[in-house]
Amino acid sequence: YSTPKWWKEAVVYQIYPASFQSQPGVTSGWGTIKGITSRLDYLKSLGVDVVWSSPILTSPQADMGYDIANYKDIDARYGSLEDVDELIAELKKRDMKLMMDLVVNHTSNEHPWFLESRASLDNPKRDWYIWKKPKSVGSDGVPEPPNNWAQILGEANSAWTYDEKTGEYYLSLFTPEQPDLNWENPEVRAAVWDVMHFWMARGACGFRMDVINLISKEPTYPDADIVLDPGHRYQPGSKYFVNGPKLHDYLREMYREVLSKYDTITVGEMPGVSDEKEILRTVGSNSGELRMIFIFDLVDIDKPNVRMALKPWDVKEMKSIISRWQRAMIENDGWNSVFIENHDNPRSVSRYTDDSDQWREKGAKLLALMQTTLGGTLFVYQGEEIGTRNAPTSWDISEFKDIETINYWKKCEQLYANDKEKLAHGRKIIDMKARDHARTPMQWSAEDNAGFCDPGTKPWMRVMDDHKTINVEAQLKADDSVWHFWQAALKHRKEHADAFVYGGFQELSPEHPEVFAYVRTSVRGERWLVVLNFSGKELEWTVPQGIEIESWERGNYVKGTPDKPKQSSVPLKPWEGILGKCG
Ligand code: TEU
Repeated sequence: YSTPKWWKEAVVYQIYPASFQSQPGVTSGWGTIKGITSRLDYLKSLGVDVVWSSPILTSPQADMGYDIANYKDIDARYGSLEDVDELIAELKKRDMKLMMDLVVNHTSNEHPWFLESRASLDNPKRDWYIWKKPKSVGSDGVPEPPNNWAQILGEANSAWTYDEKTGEYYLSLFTPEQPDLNWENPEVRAAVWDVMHFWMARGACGFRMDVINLISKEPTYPDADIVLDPGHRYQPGSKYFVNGPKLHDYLREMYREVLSKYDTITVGEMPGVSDEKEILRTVGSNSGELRMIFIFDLVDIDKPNVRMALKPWDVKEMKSIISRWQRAMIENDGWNSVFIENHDNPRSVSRYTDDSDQWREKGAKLLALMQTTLGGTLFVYQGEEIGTRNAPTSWDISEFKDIETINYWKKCEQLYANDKEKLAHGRKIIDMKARDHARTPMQWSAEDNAGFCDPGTKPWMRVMDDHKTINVEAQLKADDSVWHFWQAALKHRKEHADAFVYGGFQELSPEHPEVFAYVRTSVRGERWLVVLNFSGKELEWTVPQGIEIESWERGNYVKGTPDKPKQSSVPLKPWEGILGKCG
């Protein structure tokens, strides 16, 4: 049983600031910081302790703020530093905290550091980024990139961008607008520590660290040896920059220089790593690196090699991923983050359950019950608490605003111009996986623009038509809504944190193809049974030997105590989830 800490019990709510809440008088159609502040009572009543906002710092918004041009100022679209001070003060009044998004694997290509770096070969900041000579100059006189890595967002181009002025390429793993910083350079690291101190001094409680496991690259920059798409020139080079050779040195230095001086919450975004030992080096209780990371095995369950692709999966696989990480962290004194949504993934109710009008509510509650009974720090993504679903397949492609989707669609059109079937498959991938699904404006009410921005202004991204029926206002009024289910489930989790946050985990019936069942045990020996039917079928779940059900406590079908037999088998309705107490 892990030592209690505030950041373990905290419920973190992720805000995507462009799409959360605008404010009166703002005509840009973007959410604002004042908009966030105006919703703090709402978040408090849901049960939120920590607000994590995706980036709000000065940015040309090539990748929605994940391209930062000034680490110490606020993007004018969102407001000002004073607005953030006010937000932090208002959070504090409510006993809540603000976690910043730290994006330091790369900056914007408009950051002054980069402008200097690209100015000349001998600029003092030249070495702050990763510059390389072209591999060769082709017979057509066109310089070739230093290696064959593909850019991550959309894979349409090289991960290297050529700069005419000095005749060299710079590494830009995500997009050309996001040049990678050179962490080998101690000046760069010192500049990052300085930014972190700046935000801690201003009252932040910690950081979510964007792709923090990509900061150390294999210094020889070899060609990628996987061929994803034989028709394509560029291939994923992740092997050479995911958890690279100096990652742990850098994280320990960060801890020594910054994090150890405060009582922080830190969560490292670490896509592409799934090795237990490697992860425990970062999140083990005495690692001196980070409190926890985002492990992507679950949200990447349908990901072969790149995100914009599809791989078949089933409930058994989903169960085994969750159980694996529950056990790995509990048994080895590491720490989990519990999440199934964020701004880079489709909506969970559409992805893991059934988002039809008939089943959406049950599915959303099922996922809420699951997450609120798993061990670790819980992350809820904006809109998840009302069961927001994916954008409809009827949307024109022009409604999708994310640079990844746009690049990916460009690639599809280039590669599959004459292949209708493949092009349709590309569109299907967008309908199922585009990051845009998580980025539609928050559905506050049934009014035009859903209460997200003034009815007279044009939101930066289309509001979904289903806000007429799926919205916060309606769900606050209805006792049996998804929202109220979340609120009650979060409260229950906190009241029994010793079992649900810190407790032991034992999976039951791991071979069952549809039912996910597990027992959570508290240090005092309390035992809770969770039974989740991940199918649209009625089923009968056989209670394994040794499990004595004392009472059923809650479920997603009835309010209050589910009416179930307590003996050898339990009937389950489609997408039903129930929580019981064991003897
Ligand atoms: O995302 C990292 C990223 O590449 C994700 O798409 C990740 O690969 C995926 O979720 C797991 O397969 C972060 C930010 O969250 C994203 O919005 C940015 O675009 C990206 O970094 C670049 O800063």
